[in-house]
Amino acid sequence: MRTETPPTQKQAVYLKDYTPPPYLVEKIDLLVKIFDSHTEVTSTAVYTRNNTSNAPLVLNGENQIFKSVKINGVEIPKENYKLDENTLTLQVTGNKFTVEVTSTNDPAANLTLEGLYRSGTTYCTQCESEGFRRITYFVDRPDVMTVFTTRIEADANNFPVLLSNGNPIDRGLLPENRHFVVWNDPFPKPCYLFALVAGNLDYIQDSFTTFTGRVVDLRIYARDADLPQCQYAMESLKRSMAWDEEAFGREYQHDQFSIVAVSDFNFGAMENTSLNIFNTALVLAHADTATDADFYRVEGVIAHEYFHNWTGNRVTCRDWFQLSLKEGFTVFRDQEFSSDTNSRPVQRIDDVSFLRSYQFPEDNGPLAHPIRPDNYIQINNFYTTTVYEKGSEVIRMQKTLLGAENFRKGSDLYFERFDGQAVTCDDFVQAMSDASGIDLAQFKLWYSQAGTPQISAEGRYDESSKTYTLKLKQTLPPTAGQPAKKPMHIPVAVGLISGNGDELKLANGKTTQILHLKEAEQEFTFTDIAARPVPSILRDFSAPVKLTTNLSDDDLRFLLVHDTDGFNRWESAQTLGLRLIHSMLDTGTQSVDPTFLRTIDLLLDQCLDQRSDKALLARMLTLPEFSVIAQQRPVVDPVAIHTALTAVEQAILGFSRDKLQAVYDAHQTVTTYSPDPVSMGQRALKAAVLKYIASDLSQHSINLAKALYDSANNMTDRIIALSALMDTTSSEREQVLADFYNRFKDFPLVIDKWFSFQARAVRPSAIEDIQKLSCHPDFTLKNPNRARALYGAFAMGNPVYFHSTDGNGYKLLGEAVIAVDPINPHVSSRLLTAIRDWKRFTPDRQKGMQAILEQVVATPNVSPHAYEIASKTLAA
Ligand code: B3K
Ligand code: ZN
Repeated sequence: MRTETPPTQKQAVYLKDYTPPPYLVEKIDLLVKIFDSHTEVTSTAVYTRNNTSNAPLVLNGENQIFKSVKINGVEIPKENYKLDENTLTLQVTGNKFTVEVTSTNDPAANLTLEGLYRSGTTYCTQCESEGFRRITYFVDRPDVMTVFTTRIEADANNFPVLLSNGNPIDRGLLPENRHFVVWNDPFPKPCYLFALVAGNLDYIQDSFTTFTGRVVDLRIYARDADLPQCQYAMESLKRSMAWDEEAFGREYQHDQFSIVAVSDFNFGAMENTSLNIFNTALVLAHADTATDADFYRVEGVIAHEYFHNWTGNRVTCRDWFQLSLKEGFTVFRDQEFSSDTNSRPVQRIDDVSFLRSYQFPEDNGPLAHPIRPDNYIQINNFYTTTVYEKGSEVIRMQKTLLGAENFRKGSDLYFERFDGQAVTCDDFVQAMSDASGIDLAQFKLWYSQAGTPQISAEGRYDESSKTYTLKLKQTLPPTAGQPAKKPMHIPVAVGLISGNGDELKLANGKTTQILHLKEAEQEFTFTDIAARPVPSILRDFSAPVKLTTNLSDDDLRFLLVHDTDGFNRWESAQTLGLRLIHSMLDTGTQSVDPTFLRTIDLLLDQCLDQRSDKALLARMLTLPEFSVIAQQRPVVDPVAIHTALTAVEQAILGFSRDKLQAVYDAHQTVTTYSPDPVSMGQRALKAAVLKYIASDLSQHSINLAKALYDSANNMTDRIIALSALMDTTSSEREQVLADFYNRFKDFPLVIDKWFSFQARAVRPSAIEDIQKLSCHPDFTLKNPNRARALYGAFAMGNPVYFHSTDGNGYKLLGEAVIAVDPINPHVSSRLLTAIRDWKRFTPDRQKGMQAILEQVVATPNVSPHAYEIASKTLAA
């Protein structure tokens, strides 16, 4: 019988309902036979009873054609098992038995890209979170771990490469020009880490020698044409392996580590044991086709997936509520790797900018959830910036509270204690606490309370007692399902700077001290302070909070020059920018405070100093993000924000025209491209100043951008030029777009950029442009990268036209969501989050967004993914 796509399941699952699995699995043997029309899978698993109950054995299975089931080799007749669209239920006796299930599936028709599917001519898998149940009938939950042996059979010409986890233990030829390879992974793992690849792929090869002298064979598999773009990923992998040994004492255990790049993938990459599968967008990097940001991301994600080998794979999650156990920790690890490999303050600024732009609004909106959620309808909706990026901040705070040495002891203990097990976030915190002797009981509220704490800091200098007192207050706003909150344990890193710019030594003998804010309101007094200092609060962004202070603009300008904390120097510039823009929006004025213009002008002077940190200056010169400004408005009017931002940009251009040009000229010389931090910083600065120069859309800026494009020897420069032309209606814009398309039409990832840039253009024809692009022969909703390149870029990156008051932007998104949902619900649900914050906008816009949400909820057979997002968004 054929089991069709399951009906929408809209029931929530709760953390409090967790119970241990009634059956465990000793080992599983998979036989996967790939044919042109279908794939046949036989799984033979040895189950053992895990408790005394007589519960039936319930196997998960979806979207397959069930053929047969045998227990201990005996076929079970139909009347003795129960099969529905999601499960196969078997009555079993004894403490140990073997279950053999045969089913077939159709990878070519599997457009959800979950389970076994086809990307081009390559067969590949994606099992996290619940994709394995689309391959065979099994207990699909992360606390059931077993040893996998996988035999793959396929046509020898079309599928010369057959891969799975672990080590190849056998291979050979079969009749009819077929062949097979058998893989064995001796380390027990949950089925979400299973992977299989079959295809006609080529690879580059290298090796890494671990600190105990074991040689690991490293390979990156890709389409033949893509191989020249894989070298950077290989270098990144080797750097990651070395760093994990050094920073966390973690050695790689298998003989091989392979990465496979595929074009059709729902997210960035997947950490399957010893066989990572990647979206090409996170592997391919070459000067001609990838920007600095792409190179940076490739290295970060290669590292992230590799680091999962310990944080996620060897120590895995008990259940999906514990997702942050592996994701938060692994993001923390990749951020630290990037800090050590590049610039620590710049990495911190970029990470915090991302957190503020994407996680803060999530935490403040209808979908707010703690880093360990307590219920979900569709677990795929919880791969969020809260679980990932806030999760990383929660790990970082533990490091801050424990200190580096104790934190390392804690992580060593965690790995030692839990290697080979499926555990919880509580287990992690316990290891940290046990290793350090530090009480983290109150700190654990970070795992269960949603929302971003707001901290206000008020400093007071007392001349007579020579003391400086900082009064800190914390509040945590209510979020969906959590009306009242308890005070959190928040590490606040503080330094004091004297009037002449010197850092003061504090009671701990250092220039930075960690204040433990644990009450709703607390005072901290610093003694022996000779004169009124300027405090540098929340250094290095020591906690993911929203801070307001009673610092004056003069104090901020002082910190911008004198603070030794790179993050807070940037933060001071941001705060000045935010104060300016909010005052313009509040008063409806377009005139810009000249003091701000002088501050920017001074920064431009520093840019001309050869020794200055260009990457940091580029960021200090960049105005606050649209999303960060929007979060602080009582009612969001995107046009007003855009108008204010443009007014500031143009005022800066008017005030510092010659200097901007001088900085641009000093950094536009064409040299051989290299993705090192210094050159990246120079290009980032060039981009930052060209943005100001191009803010008036003048012919001069158009000529400058066109010349940059024509002389570019790398993708970063081309993109800087393209950005400066995008909002114009010039003929140069069209020439460059046409040249770009023709030059790169065989590089899908570059064509994604071509779509995105046009989707983000702030021009009156925006909606029409998007409609035209959606009919372009290269456009398809079936490829997630392409679908997001157009609709994601428009909805998230073009606030002015997406939120146009006639509602046409929303309609475009609504149509796309409803069209893509039956193809791939991962894409539809993600796109929907673009209207998550609908209630914060002007009333006319609210109506437009509400209509789309209601339409999605009412769509027959809407996916549980899209349903969960739309219904929760409407309910809040
Ligand atoms: N663990 C995967 C993400 C899986 C997403 C499933 N919906 C990649 C990562 O975080 O490393
Ligand atoms: Zn991850």
